[in-house]
Parts: sequence; C-alpha cells; structure tokens
Amino acid sequence: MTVKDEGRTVTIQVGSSSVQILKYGANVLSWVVNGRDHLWVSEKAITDGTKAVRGGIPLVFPVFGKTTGQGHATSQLPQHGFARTSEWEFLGSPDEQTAQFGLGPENLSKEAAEAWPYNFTLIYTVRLTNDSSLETELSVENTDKKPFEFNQLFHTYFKVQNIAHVEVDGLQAVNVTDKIECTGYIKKPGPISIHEETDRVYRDEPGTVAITVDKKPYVTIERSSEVCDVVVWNPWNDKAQDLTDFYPKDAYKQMICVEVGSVGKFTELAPGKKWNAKQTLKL
Ligand code: TA6
Repeated sequence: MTVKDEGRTVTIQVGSSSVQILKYGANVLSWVVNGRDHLWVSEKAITDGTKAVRGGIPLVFPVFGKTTGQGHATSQLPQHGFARTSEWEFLGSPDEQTAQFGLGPENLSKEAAEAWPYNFTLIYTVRLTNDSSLETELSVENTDKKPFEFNQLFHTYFKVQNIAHVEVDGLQAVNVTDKIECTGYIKKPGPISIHEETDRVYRDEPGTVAITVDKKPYVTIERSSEVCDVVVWNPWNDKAQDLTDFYPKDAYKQMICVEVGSVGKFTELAPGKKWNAKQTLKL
C-alpha cells in the first residue's frame, strides 16, 4: 500500500489496484481494479490546467450548472463552479491508502475569488479500500463571518463496454427534472436504460443506486445522507460531436455519468459550520 506524490498527480496503490488523482481539480483520473480502469477519460481530455478535465471525477462546487439571472452569489461563476478548474494542494496521506487535498480562497483564480467572495476550506479525501472500493469525500467548512450557499456533485464518468447493455437501477419513484425534455415528472418504478441524449436530475433519491450490465450489478454507489440527488448524463451522438474534448466521438457508447451530490437546491452553511458529502463506489 502506497501513496505517491508524482508532481502533478498522486497515485494510491493497494495491491494490484490503483487510483490516480490530478492535483488540478483534484480530479480522480483512474480507478484500476484487476487491470481494468472503471473511469472514463476522453482521449482529448485537457489536463494541463487550462480546462476542466473531460472525464474521471470532476468536482462540482459551489454551483451545479450555471445560475440563471443576476444577483445570486454564484451567478458570475463558470458552469459547475471553480473546484474542478482550480489547483488543489496535496495535503498528504493520513494512511497508506488515502490522499487528501485542500482548496481555499488563496488557491482560486482572481476571477473566481472575486465572483464568490467567501472564506472557506474544502478538504477532499480519496481512499482506495482493501476491497478496491473507491471512496471520495468532500468536507466544506465556512470559515467566513457570513453564511454562504452552494451545490456539490461528484461528476463521475464511468467506463462501460457497451451502453446498450447498461441500466441504472435503484432509482426510486422520486421527482425527476429532465433537462433535455425540459419536463418534470415522478419516476416510474424500475431501472432506466440509455438510448439517446440523457440529462436528468433524480431529486431526493433515497436508494443505493447501481449501474448494471446485462442486469448484473457492475458498480454500486453508496452515499452519505447529504448526497441526496442523482444526475444521469450521457451526451449521445450529437452532443458528443459538439464537445471538442469528447473523443473518440462514438465513446458515448462506452461511458455513463451517474453523479451523486446535492444539486436540487442550494445548501446554506452558517459561519463556522461544516458539511460533508461522501460516495463509495463498489464493484
Ligand atoms: O452533469 C450533467 C451536466 O450538467 C450536463 O448538463 C452537461 O453539461 C455535463 O454536466 C457536462 O458539463 P461540462 O461543463 O463538463 O461540459
């Protein structure tokens, strides 16, 4: 078991399994178990710090998507906020299978710090367990004298062999916001399959969500109670064509984003208080 700082990345090794984290965005780039990487990263992903990485586990904070209209504290921030496009500090390893990263106002670009003028501390903990599960946990602390509100999401890109054999199971009869159809509805019981551009938020989803392949469990996503929403996204062909860093263009058949977080509404954090979100990805 080792945690190695390799400069721009940190690698956790547990037996033959490994996780690699890019310090830029604290983006988990790979999760390799039994010789297979279970995260998808575009072959044209930009990892030089000039753009959010297309793949892995981008961190969405403090806003999901783009706030419409003026006046909200996040309205000047780019889509999905600044966490995924900031250089995080590697804080070290509490044990030989855990890496920790930190982000505060001092790490932000001038634009981001001006757009979201709050004192805060983010601590991101990535752990590869003895059974090769991947745990990611984000701690948010309000170190300011005024409250702030935020969204948070683990924007996980899972690699699959063929999207036609994949379903997302465990989603309950909850409110769904469909961003493609611009509709809202209550989900019907049963698994969902992906056969077109899909971009949905399953709100206040209480269950343990699983990605299945040919009806057999592939990855199970366990989460803390703060992580109450689930986003399912696949760009499909047309949107994949439009995304310059999405490559190969037909790779929408080999990926699915099942993203857990708190995005249905803003969470308010009072001065001096902390908030934690954790997901555990199990094979
Ligand atoms: O999580 C789904 C989503 O919000 C989609 O609407 C799509 O925009 C996706 O994120 C990717 O966003 P990005 O800014 O990384 O291109």
